[in-house]
Amino acid sequence: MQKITVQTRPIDAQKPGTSGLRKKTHVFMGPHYLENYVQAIFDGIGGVAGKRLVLGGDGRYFNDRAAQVILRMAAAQGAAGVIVGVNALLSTPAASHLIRLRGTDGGLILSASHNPGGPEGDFGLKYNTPNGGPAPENVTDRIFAATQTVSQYTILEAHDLDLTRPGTTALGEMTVEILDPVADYAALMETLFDFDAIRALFASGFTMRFDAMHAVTGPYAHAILEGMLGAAPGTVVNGTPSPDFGGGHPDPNPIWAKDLVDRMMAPDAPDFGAASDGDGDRNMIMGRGVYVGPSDSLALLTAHAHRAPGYARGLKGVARSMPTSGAVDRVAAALGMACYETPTGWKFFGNLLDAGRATLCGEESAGTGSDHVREKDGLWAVLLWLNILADTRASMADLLAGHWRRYGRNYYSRHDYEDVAADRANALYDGLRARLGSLAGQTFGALTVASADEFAYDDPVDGSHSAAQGLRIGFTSGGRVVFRLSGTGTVGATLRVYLEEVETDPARLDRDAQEALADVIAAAEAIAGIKAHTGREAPDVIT
Ligand code: VG1
Ligand code: CO
Repeated sequence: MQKITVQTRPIDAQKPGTSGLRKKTHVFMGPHYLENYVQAIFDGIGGVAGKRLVLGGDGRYFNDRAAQVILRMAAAQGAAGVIVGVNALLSTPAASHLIRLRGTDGGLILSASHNPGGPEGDFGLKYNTPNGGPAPENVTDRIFAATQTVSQYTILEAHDLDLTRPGTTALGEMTVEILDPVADYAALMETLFDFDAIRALFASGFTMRFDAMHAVTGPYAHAILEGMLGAAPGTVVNGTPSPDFGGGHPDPNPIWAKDLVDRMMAPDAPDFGAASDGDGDRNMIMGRGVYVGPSDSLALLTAHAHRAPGYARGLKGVARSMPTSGAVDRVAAALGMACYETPTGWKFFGNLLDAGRATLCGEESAGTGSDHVREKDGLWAVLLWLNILADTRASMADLLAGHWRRYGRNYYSRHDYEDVAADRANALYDGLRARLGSLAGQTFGALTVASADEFAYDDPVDGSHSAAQGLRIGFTSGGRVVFRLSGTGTVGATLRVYLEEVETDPARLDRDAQEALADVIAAAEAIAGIKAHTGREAPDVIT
């Protein structure tokens, strides 16, 4: 086996976004593209000599090839060992867990998450640090800097490793441990939740449908829900990972998981429904006849977490990303616990979790998680819900309605304008930013602006400052609109408009969200001129 050095040149725009580097698959497959970025990661973390890494991905097209390249580069550059899932599969939370469990020097995750896969779809790669979490900004800055100076990389000339079976093998002088991607994760879940109570729930006739969306959670859900917890065979649908996710978007929201929504809205629907995304870190939660929005789910999980053994001693605090609704804030206030507001992206929760300041975290984009790993965790959220249902034996609809009666309801929606020309999206955004200072006191339709600013975050643990994290405008009604540009897209710009209005009148808790938000939607248009700037009459995706 020979080590070879390949000359290369920096490739433009290898800049990690909200969660690693995401590009069109054919871009990632281009000459030196993957190798340059892997080299930049290695350089950005001070080399891999003597280090141990975790490696795995969501099984999308090119996952297998990319894993072999990364293994050969790590071996050539002196890594001591790599722990890799069978067939190079690992869900993002399972990878985070393995990094922590095995005390490795971090890990590489091959995924573009909820973005579609396949030769025409997207691919992605991110580095997670030894705490198991996505690299924070100072690390991604170093990686990006390294992409701009990379001039060569070394790689072993070797045949592909057989990753189809568990076992330990060698690649040059590097040890490669191939393991079942599910086992350690399933064992961790068993320590957090009352599996006996959940088994009893299923044994009593409780029914569920879990849509794995042809993505990585299939094997996890089959093993845990049907295998360990006794859910009826067939509970898990679309449970075999496919390289192009069956041609769909593995994005668990009412648009892309419409099959599940239709099933759950039928008169003979199962009691509980859930879906997860490409890499298994997001979740969608439904009951018979009800959809539980991610911000509400975070609030309810916070209110009921003590029902699960892993959280029986209470929560240290909670954290939510800035655009996530304030529903959880009310629960935190009622329970007398700290509630942190962070920028978008799971990397910002890491310090709070490490410092023991927060136990649960969540994002409006269907991410929920806790201090058990340092990533959001789709199946974990599903299991916490199941534990709560096993303990309360209440219906999802009753739990949700009861929550709103007690705390009020934060009506919430996100409107996405996708693939907008970058200059047009920037014109809207920069123009609005320039006017923020003059908005307070102005009235737009039925609403008056109370505050307007650009969100910036000072990390309370390490003092790091993150500027330019979204434009937020609060109304005197308690409502709010937030504007952000996505950091995970691969074509053009995606404008996200987050809309929220607070309702405490018990007679008005059951409205359609878009109707309840009509004044906020109109004010957002009046303030930002979305239609004129984007040339769109309506959002592409409403969640
Ligand atoms: C989106 C979501 C954000 C999430 C990120 C990664 O980012 O809005 O909440 O953390 O995706 O999730 P953006 O920059 O496009 O808004 V995943 O499951 O795609 O790794
Ligand atoms: Co994801």
